[in-house]
Amino acid sequence: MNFKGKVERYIKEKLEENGAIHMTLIDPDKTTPNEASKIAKSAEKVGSAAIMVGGSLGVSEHLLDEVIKKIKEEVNLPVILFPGSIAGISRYADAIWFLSVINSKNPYYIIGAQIQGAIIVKKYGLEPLPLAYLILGEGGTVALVSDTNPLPFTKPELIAAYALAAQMMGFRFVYLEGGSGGKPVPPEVIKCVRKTIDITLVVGGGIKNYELARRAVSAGADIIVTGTIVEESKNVEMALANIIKGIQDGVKLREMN
Ligand code: 1GP
Repeated sequence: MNFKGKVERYIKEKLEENGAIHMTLIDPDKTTPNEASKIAKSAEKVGSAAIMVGGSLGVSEHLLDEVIKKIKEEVNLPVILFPGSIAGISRYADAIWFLSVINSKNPYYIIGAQIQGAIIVKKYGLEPLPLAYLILGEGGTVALVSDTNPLPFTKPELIAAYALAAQMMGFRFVYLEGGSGGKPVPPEVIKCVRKTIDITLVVGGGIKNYELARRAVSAGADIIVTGTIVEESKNVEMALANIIKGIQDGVKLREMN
């Protein structure tokens, strides 16, 4: 039986084609449906591969529905939920990062919310993308909300051991989260995880310019997620185009080494 659905196959194809890809994160607590659809349009135009929707606080299913419906009116990119709680599930999305905060201290964030959410995900026919979520560095709001002591950047081997355990448990994606608006995950950490695992490596948190995106990808990131930049930039299109250029140049660097 093949569990891989349409969105996962799309991600794999994009990765094979481009070497690394970008996803645009929209927080429905900080973005109105109209703003969200504008951001999504810019993202599609400059070559972002998918729209992620979610946040740690202030997200309700109703809010998500409105934001996603509006995005769907404007763009053809897949919409992937990035839930901070079981209120982060909408029937209008294409897929959901079915995530476990594997370094949380609280079993609720490792498996509790997931058993509550699984039934809704099935009912709505959403495609689950199994993701091990690792909170690192400063961690930010998501660490506080999910009862997690972020793993320090100074322990790359320990971070890689978590990622390897996730791979052995059957997760197909690992997310290294530096915390929204925080210090980005250093290249040494990304490198160490990359050489330890084979599954798809997602990196996000604090990536706000060309250089940081290029560095993360040349160290081995497959998917770069940026959120804050679309909320703060005056010119979203230009800001995202720079990040995506950084990703492409990071792939070139990786191939040279
Ligand atoms: C947060 O990793 C994402 O969950 C994105 O972080 O908002 O810093 O881009 P930024």
